[in-house]
Amino acid sequence: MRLHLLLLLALCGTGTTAAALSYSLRGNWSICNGNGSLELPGAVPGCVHSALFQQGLIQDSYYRFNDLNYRWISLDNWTYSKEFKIPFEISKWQKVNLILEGVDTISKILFNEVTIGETDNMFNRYSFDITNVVRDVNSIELRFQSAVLYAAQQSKAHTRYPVPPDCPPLVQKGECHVNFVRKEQCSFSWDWGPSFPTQGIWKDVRIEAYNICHLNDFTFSPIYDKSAQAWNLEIEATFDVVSSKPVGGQVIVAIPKLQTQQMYNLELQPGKRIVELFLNISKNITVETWWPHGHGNQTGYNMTILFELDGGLNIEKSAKVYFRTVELIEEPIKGSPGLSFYFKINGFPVFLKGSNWIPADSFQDRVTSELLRLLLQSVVDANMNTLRVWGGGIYEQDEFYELCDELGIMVWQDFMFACALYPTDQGFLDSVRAEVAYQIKRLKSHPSIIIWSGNNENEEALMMNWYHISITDRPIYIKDYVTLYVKNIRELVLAGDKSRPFITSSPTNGAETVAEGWVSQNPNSNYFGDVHFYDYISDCWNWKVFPRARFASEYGYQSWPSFSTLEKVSSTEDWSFSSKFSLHRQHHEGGNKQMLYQAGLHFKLPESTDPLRTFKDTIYLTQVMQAQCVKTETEFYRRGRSEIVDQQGHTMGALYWQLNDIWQAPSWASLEYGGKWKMLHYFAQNFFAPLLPVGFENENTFYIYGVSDLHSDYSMTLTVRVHTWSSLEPVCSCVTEHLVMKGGEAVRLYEEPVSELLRRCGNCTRESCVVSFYLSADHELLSPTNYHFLSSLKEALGLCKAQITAIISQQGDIFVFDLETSAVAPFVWLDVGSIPGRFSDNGFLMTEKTRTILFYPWEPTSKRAAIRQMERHSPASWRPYLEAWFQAQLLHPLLHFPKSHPGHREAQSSPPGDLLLRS
Ligand code: BMA
Repeated sequence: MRLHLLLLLALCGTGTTAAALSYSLRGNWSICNGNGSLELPGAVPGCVHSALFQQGLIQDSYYRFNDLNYRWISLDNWTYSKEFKIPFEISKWQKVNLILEGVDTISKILFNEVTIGETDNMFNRYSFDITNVVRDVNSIELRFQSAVLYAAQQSKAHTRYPVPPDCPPLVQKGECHVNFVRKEQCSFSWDWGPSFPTQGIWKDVRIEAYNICHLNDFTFSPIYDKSAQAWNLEIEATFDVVSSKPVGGQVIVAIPKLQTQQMYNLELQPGKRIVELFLNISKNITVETWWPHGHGNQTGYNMTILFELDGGLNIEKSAKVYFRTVELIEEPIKGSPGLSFYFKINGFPVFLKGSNWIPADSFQDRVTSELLRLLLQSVVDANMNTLRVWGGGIYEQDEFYELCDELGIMVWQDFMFACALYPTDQGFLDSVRAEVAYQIKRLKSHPSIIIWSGNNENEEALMMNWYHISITDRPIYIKDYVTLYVKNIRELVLAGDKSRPFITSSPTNGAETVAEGWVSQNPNSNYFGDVHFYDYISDCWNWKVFPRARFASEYGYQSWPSFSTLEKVSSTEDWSFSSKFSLHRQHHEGGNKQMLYQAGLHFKLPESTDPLRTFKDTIYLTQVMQAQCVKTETEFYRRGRSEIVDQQGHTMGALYWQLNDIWQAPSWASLEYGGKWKMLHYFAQNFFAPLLPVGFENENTFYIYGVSDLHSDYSMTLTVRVHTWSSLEPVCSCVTEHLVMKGGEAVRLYEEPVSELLRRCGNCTRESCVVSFYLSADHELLSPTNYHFLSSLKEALGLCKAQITAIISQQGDIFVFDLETSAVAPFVWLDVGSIPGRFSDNGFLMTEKTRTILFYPWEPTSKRAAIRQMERHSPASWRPYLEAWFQAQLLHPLLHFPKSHPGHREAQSSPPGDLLLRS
């Protein structure tokens, strides 16, 4: 047996004492259900669902309709138990604690058959004193109550007034009253996720034994002193002093790379003691600051802290310290009522580009380090700098924030309350207070976190009256709202963390919300704070439908995940857009119809005689639609950073909904369950590029704005090209004089009446031509090539069925796809199915005859496997054209236009010139 024994203190030299011993209770436990009919081994950390699956008692919970089939699991009351021998002499220790880093959720804990405590909050860390009950051989039992049943009881017991919503919409097939339990709110279902209200011990459990005194917590925040122009570090250490006499000694804090070492004397009185240390970093030393991705390095410094206490007791800690400042700027803007809402990092205004993060799985034990790294690497690979950790999920594991620090991802951290009103009875508040205090301590040293936010959409829910509360009752709910988010959460944030701003909700009006008594008449105002915006009815190619907001923290459109992802959890009869399965996985009312409606505005919908082909093509088209919609909306926000139009503007953030998926289902995500990039994620890589030309039309004039997130001005040129759909030769092309692209601005670079552009470019019509453009400077800086459609693609004239050849070769781990097309091809999609990895670009408009695309596998992959997958998953039926296993031919993905469509011409027999004549 491997001993999970950790000596927290090295026994170095004579006279040194062991400060503490820790014994982990990770690993194998026994699990049994309420009536004892099921007994099985289960891993800790883990949950009942995972244990049942590992024992072969259930199938994959995500397979087909298993979310409904396995509902019984979360309605039962399970018990986790374990017997164990402590591998050291426990009686020698003055104090012994049982530490539970995460319990999901409602449990009563028995240690050697004595009840030692209860848990009711999965976000809290629990510590129970077991000094008087612990023995050499022990038993531990966690008797869980179903969180679903508990929530129902709590809601029933709340008799004074209802706390809505009672239940999620039927389409979500979820459980009720989640707002009454401090548990991942989306685990009772969401509009993109299943209902799996897990039970279990989801984080580490251990026994800690110590004498004299013990360091319970250790946290710190770097603070910049503006007047002294120097950095300081505030360090806080919490001790439990069990010695009956004061414990004296000294502490040495060292940051060698900053040539900083400071020593302090201390004396700890018996009991719980907090030690606060203040470390000055000399002004003469250059401190490199931490920057978000795309703005600079993520420099961090190793710090050690050594407590040398009486009796040879040494306690040592080490940590990485990052220095950065963050300010939320809310100030008047010339020409616009209201206030700005943007972030300055290290004094520099930064446009926040990114998305919203949800839990990566219903079962947290499946969220591995590799998965987190892959998802977060995909964030920076798509030129994002921010993630909002949304309030309906979880406070993520330490590794998530460590990776964000390392990769330069700014985190907008919600507290875990979403889309609901919440009770405020004392028991609930006490639990929330413990949760909030703990999470602040755990997370505050991460530079990545730039803001705390009280909840998701609850100010809006209240003020826009989502739950139809009578106007006379509203004051009760406003009072509860202020009690929870202002008098408790905000107060704890202000006391625990001075290094970043706090807002009460998202969306909110920031300072205006405060001025209106913490709830604003219209929390989604364009003049203040952030907005959430969803509109599935209006045409998303028309930018005029989008709000000219200060900051868009949520917006988006749904799409279906790729067939290779769905295939793993479905069977043949599920593979159509109208199957029971397709309806079942759609948790957003009318979602499937909305997608087709939006796609139908600009594309012919697939209608092959082969139903599987139609299903695959429909999936593809929903991804095209989503990518194009979010592109248009994001580009609108980015080009609005420097201007005020109709008294609105200065948009400084665009975080689309949502980054990742919790399971394999239609959703707003750009990354599928498991991490595969949807077309939207490839688009994001381009529309979030630091340097981007954005094209759009206003009143029949075509404009190109240049958007720069760079810190300096650059001289560059803009190239604008026009192609007919029927030819790979541009009909016209122009390069501007050198322009100055101002750093951190969005400026108009180009404008031309559309009629003029069409006339100038050899008798173009809106339907026959497409515009593309890019910025370049001395061959060094280059923007992605962007494009503008002058008409819907369903009206495009001259668009051919392109034949695209892909010659695949391998260079080390990377695959090289040398593409050659016979005609202009929009939304060219390369798909290697479930082979983990990503392309350098995808879903692109191909206006040049050849193009090289790289595929970066995330795991070792053979070329043969890649090609086999390409054969299966290409949206077009190019299989017949496969010449050899190293050479594939692709057809243009839009070939599924019905033959009768006027925009569709068969290209095989006639050269493009011919086509042009005929159209
Ligand atoms: C917002 C989010 C989520 C939701 C999304 C899409 O309301 O905060 O609650 O999933 O929109 O509907």
